[in-house]
Amino acid sequence: MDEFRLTSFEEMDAATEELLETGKKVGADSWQLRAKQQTPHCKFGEQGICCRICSMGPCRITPKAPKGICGCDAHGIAGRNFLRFTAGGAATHSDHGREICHTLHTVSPNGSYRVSDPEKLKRIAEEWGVETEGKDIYDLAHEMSELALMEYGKPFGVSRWLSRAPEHTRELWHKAEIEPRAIDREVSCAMHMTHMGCSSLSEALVRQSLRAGMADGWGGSMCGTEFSDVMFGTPMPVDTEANLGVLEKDMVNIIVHGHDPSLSEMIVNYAEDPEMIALAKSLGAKGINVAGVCCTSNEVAMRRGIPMAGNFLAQENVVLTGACEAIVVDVQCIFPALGPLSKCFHTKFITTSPIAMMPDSDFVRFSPESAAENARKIVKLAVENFVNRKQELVHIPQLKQKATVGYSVEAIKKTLDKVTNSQVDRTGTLKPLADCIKSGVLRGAVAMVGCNNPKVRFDTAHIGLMRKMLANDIILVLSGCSAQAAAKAGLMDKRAKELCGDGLKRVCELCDIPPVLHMGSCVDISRMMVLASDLSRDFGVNISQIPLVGCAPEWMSEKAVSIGNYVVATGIDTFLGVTPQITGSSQMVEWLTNGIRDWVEAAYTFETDIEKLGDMMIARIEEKRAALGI
Ligand code: BF8
Ligand code: SF4
Repeated sequence: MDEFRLTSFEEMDAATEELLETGKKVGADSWQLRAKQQTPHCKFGEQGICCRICSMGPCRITPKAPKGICGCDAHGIAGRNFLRFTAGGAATHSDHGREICHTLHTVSPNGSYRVSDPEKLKRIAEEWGVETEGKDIYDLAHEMSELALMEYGKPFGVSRWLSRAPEHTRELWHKAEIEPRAIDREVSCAMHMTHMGCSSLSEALVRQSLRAGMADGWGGSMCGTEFSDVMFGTPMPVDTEANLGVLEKDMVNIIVHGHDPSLSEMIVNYAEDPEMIALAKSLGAKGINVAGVCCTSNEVAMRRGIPMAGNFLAQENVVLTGACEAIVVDVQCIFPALGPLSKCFHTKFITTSPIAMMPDSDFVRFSPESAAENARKIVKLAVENFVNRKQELVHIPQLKQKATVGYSVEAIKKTLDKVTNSQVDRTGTLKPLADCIKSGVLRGAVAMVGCNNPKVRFDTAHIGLMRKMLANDIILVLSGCSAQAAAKAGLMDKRAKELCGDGLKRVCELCDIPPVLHMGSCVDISRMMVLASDLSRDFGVNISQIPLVGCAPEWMSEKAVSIGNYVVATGIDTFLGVTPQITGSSQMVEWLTNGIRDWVEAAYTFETDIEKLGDMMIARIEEKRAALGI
């Protein structure tokens, strides 16, 4: 076996530089260039104190003009902006979840989509009080899909998924009035509250921000994750590879990028179709290689071991290799830059969703009803494009690492079951994990999530913090682009246990796991909420007492803020490496970093110095240990 070592930032940067050289040759633009052109950023925007909510404005807050024309102050303006930001994220995740529920409605035994995990479907049905006895599994799937869709607009009650949380957490939510009602209602309510002449009280705006976030994590995202598992299978550990070196020089390379597994699963199926492979071979390729970018990549890596080409800020690099026949996208986190960039190469930029339409793309409308036909067409377009490749522009940086991914909550429990001595409880328990933390073999856990952001040197905050945690015997669960950062660097190779403290190293050996566990896409942060809830029960303490913190060191999107809000609202202290755009309001800063602790027993910490951020996370974990006397 080759010797294990992490891929260094220098190697990654050098690979990017080489690709940018190719870019220059063909006159391509790059995010590096555009980021330079956009800095310094507008200070009003950065601090969240520019209001464009009505056409009397825009109004900007300065010492000379402390109020907008309507009289709204910096706190109201920054608060409204923060709530709208959250609503954008909650809507986006939840609409993804809704699409999944609609796809679930199309499942049939011989159709494009089937029930892959009937046991999970039955478990959820029982949770929701739906009779499963003697019911055809497809009838049950359709019934559950309708019930789930009702969660988006039901007139009364709160999210069904809240029942998964521990009693104490649910009481806090009830008291703080942040239990999400219908998912769409919380987004709508956020837009209503932020309309001109509605809420300008920072407290009310923060409260609804938490509630809208909850509608995402304990609503729409949970629908997305759970019903994706039902259709495509609940992830279990699987080996794959990560970084640009997963592209194949002699094969047709199809990149799937975006978020919804309904598309990527079908593309993967058709790329395996013998007829398509034969077509590829007849055109001089050795076969068809599918690789992923962003969360779609996480989805198909977790379930099918499809390699991960890169995360958010690597998306242009994939095209710059000159070896990408098609980059097939659905929704979210797709740079509009991919259109013009693909035109500099032979690459086909294929958009598929009316939700994300972009200039300079080939649009192939994808829908669950005609999924097979659409996917076949897309794969064929990509294969036929192989002959147009410009060989002189092909350069694939030879960087890749092995990764073991696929740690759903079910997979984590199964892994622990294998090593636990307790023969009594084999139904899936997190007790061994709780015991490791109690005994100090592990000091605690970090849920690291989120994006890349040009404000932070690409991936360095993710990797720097992960290494620091590992050395301190803190285990990590990851999702989104954070997970891909880890995989690209080599931290999901089981041999990375060598970078851990003695305790964590022993746990990795015993359980045969990498020290950082890939839990999926950003929608799958709902898995982390279930994990935290179950851990709280097995630990015998409240979620907020577990030595566990959340962290998004390089976040950028509205979705990330929505996530942050539901993670904090679930009782998990959350550390951000990029400061949200609220600093123009002392009240907003106070609410988010301190005030909300009275409601949910957790709050945010903002710190852009990553070393300091890591120290603060460790200190917080140790504080929680001390409070428990462990
Ligand atoms: O939902 S981590 S850059 S890809 S927003 Fe986007 Fe951020 Fe990546 Fe997935 Ni999440
Ligand atoms: Fe200005 Fe008030 Fe209109 Fe905002 S809502 S733009 S602060 S007048």
